[in-house]
Amino acid sequence: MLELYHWEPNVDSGEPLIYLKEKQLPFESRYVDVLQMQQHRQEFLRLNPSGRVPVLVHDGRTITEAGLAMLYLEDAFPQRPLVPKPLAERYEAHFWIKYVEERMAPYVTLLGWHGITRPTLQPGTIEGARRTLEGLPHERRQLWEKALDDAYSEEEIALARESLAAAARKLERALERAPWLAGESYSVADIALVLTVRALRVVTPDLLSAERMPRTLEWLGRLEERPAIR
Ligand SMILES: N[C@@H](CCC(=O)N[C@@H](CS)C(=O)NCC(=O)O)C(=O)O
Repeated sequence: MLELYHWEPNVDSGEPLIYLKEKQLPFESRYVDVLQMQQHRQEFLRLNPSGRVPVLVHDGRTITEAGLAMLYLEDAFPQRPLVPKPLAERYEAHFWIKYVEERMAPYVTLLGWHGITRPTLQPGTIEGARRTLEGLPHERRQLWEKALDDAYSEEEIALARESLAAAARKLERALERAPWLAGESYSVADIALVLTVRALRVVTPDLLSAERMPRTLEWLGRLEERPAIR
């Protein structure tokens, strides 16, 4: 049996949701309302001590990290393959999963939080969120305190923008060489990136433009046509 603990189908939770739909794998959906801080509740922390979604549970085994969850599922359910067979393409698929996780998602989160979400929060909501941090590991608590205080330096904001601009250039080069990120076939790499790239429309609209990312926009258009993604 497959269970998926997830929030909205935005960046991280969206990856396994799209993957499961593409593979037509039945699963039980367990909604975790991140805006209500349900990911910091004791019962959820027992499942994932870092207090983050998504979390996949397969026959009682817990699998965290969106990209790794998709690779796990690919081994468990090889039908309708979404990891390419050729070694070079396989490497590319793994590469992009790591790349989006390390070099894109944190910066999209930072700019989205700093520029959009945090300014809308009432003081009471911020204090309420602060009270949920107690059970988190030190590192997660520090990250949250900084986010709630909106204590980002100008250098950090600039680094986030520069990293996303570098990612944009990298995506354009990859999509110049092949129609999909891993190569000739649609794969977990495209699933891992589609929603993060889509989020650029909101966090860095100047970047996701026909001028700067034409091939990426064309790729995004093809992805948005897929029923699993729609
Ligand atoms: N590297 C993790 C990132 C997961 C992540 O950051 N999830 C966000 C939701 S998009 C979350 O749970 N945030 C809530 C929190 O940090 O308390 C993955 O790929 O699963």
